[in-house]
Amino acid sequence: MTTLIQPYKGTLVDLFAPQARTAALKEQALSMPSWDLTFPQLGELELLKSGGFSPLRGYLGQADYERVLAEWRLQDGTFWPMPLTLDISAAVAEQLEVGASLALRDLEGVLLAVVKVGELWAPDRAAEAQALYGSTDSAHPGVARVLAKSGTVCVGGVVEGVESRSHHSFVALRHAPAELRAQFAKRGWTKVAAFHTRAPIHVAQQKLAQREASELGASLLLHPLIEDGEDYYHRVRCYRAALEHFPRQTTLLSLQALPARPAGAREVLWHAIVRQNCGCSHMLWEQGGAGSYDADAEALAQYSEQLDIELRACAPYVYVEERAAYLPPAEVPADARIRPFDEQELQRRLREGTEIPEWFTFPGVERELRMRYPANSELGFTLFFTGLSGSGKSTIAKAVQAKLLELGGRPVTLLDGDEVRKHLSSELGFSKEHRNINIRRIGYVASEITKNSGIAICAPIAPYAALRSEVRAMIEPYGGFIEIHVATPLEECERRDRKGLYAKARAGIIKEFTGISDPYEEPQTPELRIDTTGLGVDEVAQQVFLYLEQHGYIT
Ligand code: PPS
Repeated sequence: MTTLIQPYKGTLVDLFAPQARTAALKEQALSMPSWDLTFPQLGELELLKSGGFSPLRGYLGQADYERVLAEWRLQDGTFWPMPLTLDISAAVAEQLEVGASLALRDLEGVLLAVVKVGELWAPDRAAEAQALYGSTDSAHPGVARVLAKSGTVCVGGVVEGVESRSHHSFVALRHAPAELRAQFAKRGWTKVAAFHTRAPIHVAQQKLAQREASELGASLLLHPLIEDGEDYYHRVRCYRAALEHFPRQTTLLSLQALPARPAGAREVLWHAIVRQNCGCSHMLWEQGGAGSYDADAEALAQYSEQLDIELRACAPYVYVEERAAYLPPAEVPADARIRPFDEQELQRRLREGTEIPEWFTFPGVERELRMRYPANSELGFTLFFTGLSGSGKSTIAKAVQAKLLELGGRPVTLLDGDEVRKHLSSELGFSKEHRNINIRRIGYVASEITKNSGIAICAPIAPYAALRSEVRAMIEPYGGFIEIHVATPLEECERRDRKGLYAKARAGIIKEFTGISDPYEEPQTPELRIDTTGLGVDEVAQQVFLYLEQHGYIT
């Protein structure tokens, strides 16, 4: 089966069925098996139908897929670096056979396209991950994405488009490839450089994109990759704010909905094909920047001549203080004072609510960033004390609670180990399973408190690292998570033995006792580690307060 109709230099593929046929397709689709497209599939289908993946007319069949993985080419020799497959569940695949049709619908059930089933096969996903990412380690996001498709079936076949995917936001910034080509023609732009990024555009990227495009004699298409998700609205508003600082006559902003596939040169070349199809003559990106590609220059050089679009990876511009300007590294005088300011520094200043230099970003972008990442002083947070029984967790937690209440501002809730076990976890014992349930409950309550801008103080033993990480992940999306290891040594805890539990544990009367007959996994990188031996409770509480002040949680 071939999905190709024409070589690159031909006109744009348009897979939308003529008006007269769409009514018939909608009617026929009522009796076809249906597949509800995932978010990434929605983006891919949209590009496929509108010619962004020209010359493809549909999803790859097995032979095309295998050759793409092995040789970056389709069966007929056309250069194509990335497999485009339609992956569906085995349950839906069972309702299909070669020659049948499959209705492709959005999440609301709207019929977007029909695919004529040319082939059905179950690929080896580990081999796919290996070919694309050189690894099968699921810690790699690309590998994880491929392995998550294990058990799905690929449908190869030609696509007929029925309706466009409906967008309700930023509609003026979304353009099909043909629309972009028309815009360029209307403006008389014969050379267009697409600037690729996935991160906000700050002054450094603006200077780079503008200068590099102008050196090429090209107009500029800001073509950021966007994905549906929590950050979508925020990111697009940042792009809109940055756009105001580009010259109007030579710059256009258009959103490119493509799922990330961090497969090095393959991804760059795949995106370059899309941009070529959009009518661009060049593609620019900031090498190594936050929203950049991670591509091997050799592989890029080897394959880039397969395309008509010219690729340019640009070294990041640097801010030279005495010139008050961003310059390409080659133009920076050897003795120049350079002001480094990276993404990490930006995040730190946002968290702490401190000033962001005006040479780094635009006022509109800064406003957006501050809204998206409120300063720590405006966020809720959780103080998560962990340590052996008798280490002093509860005593410190109570002192810290009192001082925070004295300070005022946010509501404070103490979730002490013993208290929680009395009220929230009274049915639980001390097996690993029960301890984990207990910690999850504490984590859930603390995340709700944090979400609502309060302060949660937790003081359980929480002996297992995995559960502490789980709780961190539950809380960090909403506010601060400060893990405090109360690292009082076992001998000291046992010497104190306020409740007489260690004696009972040593005598075998209490089983599964943490530190004696049950494990305690020490935190590797807590925000704070405090050994209380020889310290008064106020001194320890003071260390916690210093941390909170240093990180801007309290002022
Ligand atoms: S855990 O592991 O986080 O679920 O434990 P936690 O909810 O903090 O409960 C610890 C308190 O329970 C008492 N206790 C025990 N601790 C550890 N192991 C065993 N087997 C055990 N049995 C009872 C003990 O008083 C702990 O209180 P703290 O305040 O830590 O001394």
